[in-house]
Amino acid sequence: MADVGTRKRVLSGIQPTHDSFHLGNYLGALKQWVALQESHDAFYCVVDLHALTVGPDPIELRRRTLASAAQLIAIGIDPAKSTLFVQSHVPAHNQLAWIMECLTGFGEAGRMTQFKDKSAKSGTDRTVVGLFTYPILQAADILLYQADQVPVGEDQRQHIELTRDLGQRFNSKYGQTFTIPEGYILKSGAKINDLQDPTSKMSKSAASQSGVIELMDAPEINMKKIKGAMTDTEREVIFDEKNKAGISNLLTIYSAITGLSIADAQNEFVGKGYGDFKSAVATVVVDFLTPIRAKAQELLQDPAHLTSILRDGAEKANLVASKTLAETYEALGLLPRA
Ligand code: ATP
Ligand code: LTN
Repeated sequence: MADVGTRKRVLSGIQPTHDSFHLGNYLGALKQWVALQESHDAFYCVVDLHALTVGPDPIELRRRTLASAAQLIAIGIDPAKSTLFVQSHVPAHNQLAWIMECLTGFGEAGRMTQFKDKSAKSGTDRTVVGLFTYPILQAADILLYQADQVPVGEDQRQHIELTRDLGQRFNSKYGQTFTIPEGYILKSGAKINDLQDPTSKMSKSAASQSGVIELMDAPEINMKKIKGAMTDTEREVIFDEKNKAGISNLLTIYSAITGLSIADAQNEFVGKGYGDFKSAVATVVVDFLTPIRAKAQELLQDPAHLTSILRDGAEKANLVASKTLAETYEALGLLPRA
């Protein structure tokens, strides 16, 4: 393993907005988090402040924050290799976010498609300002750690682009302060779609959970959801996203979990019907998720152990974040406290 000082850094975050992560979160982002901790200096945070944009119930938020940490460890994030922490435990995130807000154009923030989609759904009067500034807090999360790479799903590409723009803007105005990060977005699996609506992304906030495979759901439930996935009326298992969105989505899932290429996965089902194919996908998914769910449940039996991992993570994160914040204040000309 390379020395921490010479390894490139990665940072990513996930919102504690639900009791369970879903297969899209895992294949699109979290799987890469696990792999990257072997080669990179990794910082991973549960972004509870971002989750406040949806006005969560306080008891649920606390439970989900802990459940998120448990699931991250259960999928393979090793606190001895990665710095795992909760965003609100490191005050520099909010502090740098304000500075970045003062560098962001109003129109620029208004062009973020996630904001446009989410605010269009609820209407301007019910849309909070935090949803508007959400990507700027995300930029602060990333820039604070001088991250080189940010493993995320395809839907986050625009937010990473904004982060780069803000980092470059700051550097050219006030002098070299931030590393300009790159998105680490896979070609395949970066967008897993809903099983019942295979042209939309699998999402924690989907109207119906029937097309969402949750890591913490019972095996029978996930088995049933995959066997009941929406497909077309043909019979051949062929990857064709335009005309066969449902089958293509299942092939993407199957290939990501088994490690087979799409072509090899497709070959396995030549001459077999959709029924056999769906059963095979259901089996590999359920076999893969069963031990993860058990491990997360086991970790949740001992909340004190989880909170001590998060306390250590916050301590390490704070060291890095407060150093960057101090350099930023200095570059801006904020008067140092005597
Ligand atoms: P919501 O839909 O409520 O915004 P979400 O399900 O997208 O939530 P996030 O916490 O916003 O979950 O995302 C966590 C990570 O998972 C991000 O890196 C995101 O890009 C990735 N991700 C989310 N959904 C998918 C998906 N369907 N396919 C691939 N990656 C995904
Ligand atoms: N907006 C992201 C979550 C997020 C994030 C980050 C991802 C918040 N801060 C920093 C990467 C780096 C999402 O996944 N919806």
